[in-house]
Amino acid sequence: MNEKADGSAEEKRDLLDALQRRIADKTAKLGVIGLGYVGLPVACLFAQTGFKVVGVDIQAERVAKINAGISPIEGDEPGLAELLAQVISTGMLHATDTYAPLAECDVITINVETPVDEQHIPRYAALQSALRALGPVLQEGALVIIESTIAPGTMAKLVKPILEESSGKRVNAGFYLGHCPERVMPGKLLANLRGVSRVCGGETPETAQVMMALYQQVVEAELDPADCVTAELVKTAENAYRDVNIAFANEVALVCEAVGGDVWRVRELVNKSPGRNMLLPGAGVGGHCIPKDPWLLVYEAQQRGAPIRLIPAARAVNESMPLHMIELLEDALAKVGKTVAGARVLVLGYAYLENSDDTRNSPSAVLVERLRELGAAVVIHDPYVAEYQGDVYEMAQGCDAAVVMVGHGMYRELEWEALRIRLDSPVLIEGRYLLGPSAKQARGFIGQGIGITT
Ligand code: SAJ
Repeated sequence: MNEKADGSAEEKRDLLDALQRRIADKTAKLGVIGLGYVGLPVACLFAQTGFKVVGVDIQAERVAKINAGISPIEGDEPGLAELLAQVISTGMLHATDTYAPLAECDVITINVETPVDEQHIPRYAALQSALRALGPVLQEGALVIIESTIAPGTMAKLVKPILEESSGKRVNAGFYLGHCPERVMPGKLLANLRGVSRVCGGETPETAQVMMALYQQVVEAELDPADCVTAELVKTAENAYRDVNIAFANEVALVCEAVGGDVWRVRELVNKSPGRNMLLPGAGVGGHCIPKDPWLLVYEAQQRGAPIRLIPAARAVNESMPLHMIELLEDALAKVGKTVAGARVLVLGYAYLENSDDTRNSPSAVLVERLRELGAAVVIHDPYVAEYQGDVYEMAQGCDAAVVMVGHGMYRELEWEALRIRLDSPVLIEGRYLLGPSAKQARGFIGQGIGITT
């Protein structure tokens, strides 16, 4: 290697070594762009560990709340509110709605939304905006880490070129770049950030090593070095894996309904077979990850004409489940001489997940919209979602049917007879298996559930 190349190689090595040293002694200053349900806990954890952290968010009211030590994150997140108050009071974390303070940061993580649109096309407006605002203030030798979930190929095709263009620097010379996808889950944000392994995808192996040194400061679980495309593939594949497996359970449920089986008993016995782990069929698949990440995984491959069939098909199965619930409701109402049109239907559960208040991409929203289109009146109950809280028995008064969409713990303790006597007709459609078939009949209900025939 000639002198000049050696020199630049040497310089690059020095920049990265210097960064690694500042990470090791925690003199490195961190920036976190996007203070949502991922970015905020990330900022708090690094601040608690001893790094000075500046958090950036475009929502001024969110910034103000955070600087007042008040968490803007909805739902029950154990430890987060206390940790935020602590790191704000010690001054280790400060939030702002401008990018200028990031000029002093050695490491910047980006945790902004990366949705897909109705046509399942990834929409990176937030990511592009963050990269374009960061470039001009990016410090020489800084490390930029994308934590948002992105389609394989995005680091190469979008992140690197935009950051090089907006900063006027070259990757692996003027700045370093990596992708470390988050693996948090609502309700367990801090626990997951500390306890779940991470893939540290670096533009270069040396960058991946520096990322490992950084995350070792907060992550107690195993860290795995990789390149960027591997990190992109792992995160989107792990959620597509879950979606396909849920779709399998849903399709077996449809088979059971058609041939007179009980999918819950079938699942229990299937899972006694070594190496099987059939997931739970149900009224649909919601949330911010599982419905979106399969489309991110396959996007680039589809663009290049790869024969991608299973993952989109699984999405179609899962998306059909709320509508299947309406088919079951129609059949049951017919047995009491009624139709969905004109019926008053009690919907039990509006969150996308049991014991959560999170309604993002909720299957219940699909069910409610379709019921109303068909001319039904809808009464919604959910013990966790503020606008739908209330006395479930009073809400049942005068309804023609009840539909269980979410397996909230409260519903497992419900006085079903007390509910039935308030209904005008004893129709119960079960989307999450709270009552066994016999229990349902014993309580005088009629109507199917997902995967069971009664
Ligand atoms: N669901 C089923 N059947 C199942 C499991 C889930 O119908 O067997 C439905 C749920 O009711 C819900 C949706 O799927 O509507 C998603 O449920 P989820 O348990 O996957 O919960 P999420 O959406 O919070 O998924 C997150 C993901 N974590 C990240 O993306 C970092 C996922 O990778 C985790 O596996 C999951 O949490 C988890 O295990 O808690």
